[in-house]
Amino acid sequence: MSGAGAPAISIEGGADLKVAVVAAQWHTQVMDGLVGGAEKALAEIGAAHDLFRVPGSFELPVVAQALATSGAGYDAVVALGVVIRGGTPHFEYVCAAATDGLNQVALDSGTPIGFGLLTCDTEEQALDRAGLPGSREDKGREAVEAAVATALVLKQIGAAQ
Ligand code: DLZ
Repeated sequence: MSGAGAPAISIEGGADLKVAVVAAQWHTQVMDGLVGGAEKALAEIGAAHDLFRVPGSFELPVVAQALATSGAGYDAVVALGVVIRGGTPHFEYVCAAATDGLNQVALDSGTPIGFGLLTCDTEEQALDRAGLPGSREDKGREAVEAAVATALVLKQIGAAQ
């Protein structure tokens, strides 16, 4: 997938929302960029937010589920992680488990999950998407904007949990 074609997303009204960010810890430099981009976007939107850390991307769905169903009033959850391909099929299993798990949490809970999981062949590809100085893309920010915009749509149609 290319980043070309990304829309300008409306997040007007997002200041009233409460957002949980759950972030993995593998690949520290990339994760620092993703978390930084997400927190900067949330500060600009003005949304209240809390940050939770899990060991790896495989652990993102179970904590996303706990946050979405916690009763703490989160309007959206943003999941951040990076998985880098190695020489074994492990990459495919971790990516599929995290992706399918996060999608299942969103559908089961009705809470939007911002999908900020990078699945890359190399660390260079991940750094280029991490919102760091010199990166071409900022996937932490994009995941926040998508989650907030989706939460606003759910509120608009009266379907927010
Ligand atoms: C084990 C593993 C490997 C090999 N690579 C990554 C990675 O690139 N990114 C990531 O977020 N996590 C990785 N992990 C850890 C798994 O996600 C998980 O934390 C462990 O298998 C323990 O459940």
